[in-house]
Amino acid sequence: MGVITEIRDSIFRATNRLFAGPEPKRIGIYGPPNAGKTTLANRIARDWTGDAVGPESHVPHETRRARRKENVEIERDGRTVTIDIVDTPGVTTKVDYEEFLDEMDEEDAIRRSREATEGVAEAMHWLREDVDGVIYVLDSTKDPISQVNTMLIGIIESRDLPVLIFANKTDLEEANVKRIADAYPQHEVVPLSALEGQNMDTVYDNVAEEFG
Ligand SMILES: Nc1nc2c(ncn2[C@@H]2O[C@H](COP(=O)(O)OP(=O)(O)OP(=O)(O)O)[C@@H](O)[C@H]2O)c(=O)[nH]1
Ligand SMILES: [Mg+2]
Repeated sequence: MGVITEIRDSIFRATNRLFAGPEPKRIGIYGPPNAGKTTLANRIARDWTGDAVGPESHVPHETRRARRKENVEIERDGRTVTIDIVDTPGVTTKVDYEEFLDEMDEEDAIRRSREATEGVAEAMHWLREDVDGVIYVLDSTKDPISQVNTMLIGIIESRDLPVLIFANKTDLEEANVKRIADAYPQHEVVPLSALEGQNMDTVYDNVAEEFG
């Protein structure tokens, strides 16, 4: 009886998939802490679904558990591309609680750094197992070559995942998009300001093209 139910259910699921079209691709938003991943995830979600994904903060490691927004339908040239966006915790090789002491008391700082470390491990695990494409967000005012960026982009390349590099914070005077383009010539680099909403049309064109 159990087997028959299982077979019936799997036929049912397969038929559903056939008629519902392709499953939305799961796009992970990755990058170092404070690059603007959540600001971007919120902007995409607000533009296409009307609500937000999670809190943004100038204090690094604000996002410590991945947050997902499913079935985000992006319309481009009369075509709809459906993606699930996953905002992930910023990845670092070291989380130091003392970094947060100006912003909170010691107990909260220690908790924040412990949660951030777990969040980093979880985000790395998903990158290896569970995403179909990556938006890699960098702060254009910072040096794009770091251990973390090299390591993550290396994993993305070894998995052959489609990837876009977003050069964020172009509203700031010190932003240097060329430095990012020069560091990663093998990838598409898209400048934007997630905070100000600059260049979002090009952002969505690229998202639809790369992940559609
Ligand atoms: N000037 C400027 N600031 C930005 C931009 N995008 C994000 N920020 C700011 O950068 C800070 C970090 O933004 P978040 O979106 O929380 O960054 P995050 O990458 O999600 O950070 P973690 O969750 O800690 O990994 C906040 O103060 C944002 O307001 C941008 O395009 N321009
Ligand atoms: Mg965040």
